[in-house]
Amino acid sequence: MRGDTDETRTRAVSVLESNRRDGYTIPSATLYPFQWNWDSAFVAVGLVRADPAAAKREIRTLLDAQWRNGMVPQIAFWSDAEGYFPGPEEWGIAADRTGGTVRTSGITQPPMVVPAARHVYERTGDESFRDAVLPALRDYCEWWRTERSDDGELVWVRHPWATGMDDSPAWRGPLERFDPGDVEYVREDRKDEDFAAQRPTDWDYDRYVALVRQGRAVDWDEKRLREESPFVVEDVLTNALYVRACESLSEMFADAGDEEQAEEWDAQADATRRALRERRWDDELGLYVSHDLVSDEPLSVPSVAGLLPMLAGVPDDYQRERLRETLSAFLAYDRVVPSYVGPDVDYDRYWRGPVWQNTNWLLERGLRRVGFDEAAARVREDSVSLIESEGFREYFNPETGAGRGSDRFSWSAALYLDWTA
Ligand code: 9WN
Repeated sequence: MRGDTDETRTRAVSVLESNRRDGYTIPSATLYPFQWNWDSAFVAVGLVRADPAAAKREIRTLLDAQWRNGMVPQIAFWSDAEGYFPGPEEWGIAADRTGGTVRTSGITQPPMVVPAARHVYERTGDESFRDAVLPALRDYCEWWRTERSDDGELVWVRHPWATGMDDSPAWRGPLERFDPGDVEYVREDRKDEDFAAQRPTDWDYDRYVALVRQGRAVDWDEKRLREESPFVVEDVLTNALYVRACESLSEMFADAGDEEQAEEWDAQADATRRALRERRWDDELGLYVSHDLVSDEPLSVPSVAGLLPMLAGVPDDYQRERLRETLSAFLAYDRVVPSYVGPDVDYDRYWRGPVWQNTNWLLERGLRRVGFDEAAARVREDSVSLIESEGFREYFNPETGAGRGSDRFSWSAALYLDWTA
């Protein structure tokens, strides 16, 4: 068995090497030819097991794309590669908004880079890396709470792409509420015919593109977008990772001897954690749910995102026991964990049902944090065996285990290195 694992690890390293560009790793050579925010974070988590110098560089390159206001963008267009829509022209971000080093998109992604940086620091013990990244990580966490929070506790996003779970059924309500009009554009993500059944629908894409054009039309004025955008959502996954980000920041500051900053970020983690526990729990579904700030309504769907506050130490005793029951619906599949288990589940389509390695990795750690070790072991076992049987696919059908989406996908390779280390 170990022989097979070693052989798969060697292949994982070679996938990451072939997807590596100058200081960063693209998610997939066939679909995503630039640097993506949370992809790089997951890549660094696994890469540190094989090539610590490359893992540190991955994070530093991502932070080089940071905006002047602290936002770390969803995409950094370091090259002029073709084959992805929307590219930098479509986003139309003025150079004085970015850090001036690279063109970027106009949104962020869940703040996984902070826990990833801490993970890399923990494994390498490299204090110069810690000290070099701390100011940028702090500015990013500060940006979230000042620019992206109404109450200083929960943070919001204004595009489904910013959640990382683009076509999650949770976004259906807010997206249904607006008419995108006649948006013209050409999709680049369905070159392979099978992909039509595996990628988000045109209905979703029309709205994704309309939201980008709305941002560009007001020159990405945050205040106006907060007031006018039809999509302003407190995403439960982003908030769980924000707690982890603040905890990680606090730990790194404590380690660097800065007690004041350590306390400040610990208090922030506490405030967001408590808000999730008290305001984002859905007792009927038995998990946490996102919230639509435009209509002030909960987005009550059984998404794997709703389990991830476990990772942030959110559940009280009552919620923990309810979550144990909820978990049984997510674990009742041949291959776990599906990204969604509600009505209209689609086991082949993107975030509407398939199993993803990154949410599995987060969930496994969440399950361990609340003491559900058996469930955690199951998630890990299935993650590893899906890759060993299907390769480093982007996502997997939970009923059949079949690999879906692109192949040689970076975070699947990287997280395999971490799962099997
Ligand atoms: C838009 C790169 C990214 C991931 C997201 C995933 C997908 C992009 C797209 O690919 O989204 O960001 O064009 O479909 O949903 O989580 O970061 O791998």
